[in-house]
Amino acid sequence: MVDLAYVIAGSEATGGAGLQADLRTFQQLGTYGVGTVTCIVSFDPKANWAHRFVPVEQQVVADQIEAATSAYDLDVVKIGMLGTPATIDVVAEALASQTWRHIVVDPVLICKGQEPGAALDTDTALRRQILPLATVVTPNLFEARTLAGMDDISSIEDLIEAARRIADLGPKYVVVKGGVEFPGDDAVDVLFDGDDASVLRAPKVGNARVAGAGCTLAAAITAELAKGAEVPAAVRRAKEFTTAGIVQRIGGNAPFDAVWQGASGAQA
Ligand code: PXL
Repeated sequence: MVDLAYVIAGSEATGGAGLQADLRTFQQLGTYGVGTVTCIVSFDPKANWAHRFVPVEQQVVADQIEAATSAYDLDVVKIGMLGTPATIDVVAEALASQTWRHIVVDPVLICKGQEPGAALDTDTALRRQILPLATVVTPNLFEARTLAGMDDISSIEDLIEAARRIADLGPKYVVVKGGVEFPGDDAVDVLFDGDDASVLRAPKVGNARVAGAGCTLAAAITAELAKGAEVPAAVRRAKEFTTAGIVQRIGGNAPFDAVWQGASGAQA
């Protein structure tokens, strides 16, 4: 039977990021995707594509998780945007109520439509309630600076130090993503396993951020883990998958392109 991959994340209405990107990734990597919606993000084309953010009611999040986890014996889950401390409460409680082989956390702290204070609340709640449950966490530079309490991350040593500090919060593996903001010609990620760090590199594909890259990476890690890969192999495969999707990005009328998950061909 096909392996199942589960995601608890937000909907992003253009389809570039969030649950839509996650489910496309799961499908492309040969897994059956099951999704729970935590919030709805609708960019506003009349206001410079600012984020409009609406949380899904707590009980409705709990009901979706109940339906998904009752219908299938899910044991590998990706956690994407949760959005509010109240949603984090519900998801943390649901995660703690069964055992998981892997919990992959993309620690999305804030989207632009939320008040800045929300990032702080979300940071505290994620740090306390979700990160200790994670087997893999995939912060970008902003999230790594916030979670590690570091003002500046601009060298490989900084990436490793950030990963080390975030590992102290509980997750077994930390993938800190340098992305386009990190200095140099390569998109550099550091994978830290609690003892050792390895550096993953791919040449940067332009210097603009591409919507859905972080979501796709974490979803691809999740799909590979669902199929039985070990974490380091899953992370390497996910980076290749995401890089291929960035190369063949989709452009539309929004000011940002989106990752194309179909770029690297069907994968069983
Ligand atoms: O890429 C971060 C992200 C995750 N999830 C949702 C989003 C975004 C960014 O817009 O909207 C739902």
